[in-house]
Amino acid sequence: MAEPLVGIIMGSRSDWETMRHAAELLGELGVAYEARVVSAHRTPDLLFDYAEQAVGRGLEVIIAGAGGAAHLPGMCAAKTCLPVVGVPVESAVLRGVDSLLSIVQMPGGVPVATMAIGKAGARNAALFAAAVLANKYPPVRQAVQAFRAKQTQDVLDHPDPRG
Ligand code: RP5
Repeated sequence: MAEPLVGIIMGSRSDWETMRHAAELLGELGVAYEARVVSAHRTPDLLFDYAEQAVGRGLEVIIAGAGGAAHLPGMCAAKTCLPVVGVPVESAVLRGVDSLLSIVQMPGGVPVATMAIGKAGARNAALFAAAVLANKYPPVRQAVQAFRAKQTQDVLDHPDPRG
């Protein structure tokens, strides 16, 4: 497999059920990625190492998913100038609203591109990362355009909502 351009990190193995949707869509788009568990509060030194080494390892976008008091995307963004895309994972108690607010409310100066809660956010994170890469990699732009065209055609081909 080609060297990864996108790093998908998440706070816990339990986030994979959500974050796998980002990984699967990147795979469909032909974008090389890696997936790692990197926790802001359980493995803070690993997070710092990962973020500091990301550029040198050839990563161009980082997708970071976390739930609850979700510091991972913001702390990652604080340690790298790469674009960081945040995915709020749905939490058990507050249904991911806690995750969303933790990720989206970054103070001015350190941006995190925050997606929707859950699966939709994970899929959009992949599409957003691909849109960034498309400016440099024409095959990625073609893959994104083909994805959009198919999505449009699927709606037009099935106008009756009853099936
Ligand atoms: C966060 O705490 C993770 O991102 C996860 O969404 C949440 C729960 O983690 P586990 O207790 O399932 O490991 O750090």
